[in-house]
Amino acid sequence: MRFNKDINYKMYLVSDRDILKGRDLLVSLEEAILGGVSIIQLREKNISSLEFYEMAIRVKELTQKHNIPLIINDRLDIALAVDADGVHIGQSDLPARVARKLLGQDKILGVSTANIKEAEQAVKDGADYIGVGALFPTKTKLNTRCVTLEELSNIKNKIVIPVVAIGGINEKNIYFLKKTNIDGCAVVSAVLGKKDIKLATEELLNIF
Ligand code: TZP
Ligand code: MG
Repeated sequence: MRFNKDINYKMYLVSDRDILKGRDLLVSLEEAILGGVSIIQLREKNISSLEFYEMAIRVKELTQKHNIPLIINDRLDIALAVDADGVHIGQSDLPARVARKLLGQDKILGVSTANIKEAEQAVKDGADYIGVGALFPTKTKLNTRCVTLEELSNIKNKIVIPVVAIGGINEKNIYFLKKTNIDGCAVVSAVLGKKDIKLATEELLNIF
């Protein structure tokens, strides 16, 4: 195990090649890391297993070089195949307790949640952290559920594992998340959708 689970979730980047509009994924991710991203989740839809696997190998080389964790979205098989640091699953993916069993205790397991019931269940199932969202309107993911700042605070107060907010977080609204005391913010477009990825990351971190 490379990480003792003392993970820095503060600036959690979720990948999405579509938002890069043709720019190179690895170059873009490295710019974000240089700007201060502390953990990366490889989340790619509409991609073959082979492509996802090969991409995960290359991204892992990058995250290892910078000593930050790599989390794979949804695909436990790919996470295991490339020996990623962990996997992130949603409410319609493999049940978290099953994912934990297959993953073992050393890897990081993240679970998407949108209310206190799901958050508490994720803890019982062995999650290491939860994602909570969507906090703000987003065009990056369709069919998200809405979570208020009050619900986020409530979850953070009741849950013992790290809480990462997601959904529509940008330089204009990240300020509002400060008072919830959460462990980190997960972003896609506010970093990868920007021309200067490194600068965008630095700005978000500065405000948060
Ligand atoms: N899960 C909930 S919202 C979301 C995901 C993957 C998309 C977040 O993207 P953005 O661009 O930061 O709103
Ligand atoms: Mg999923």
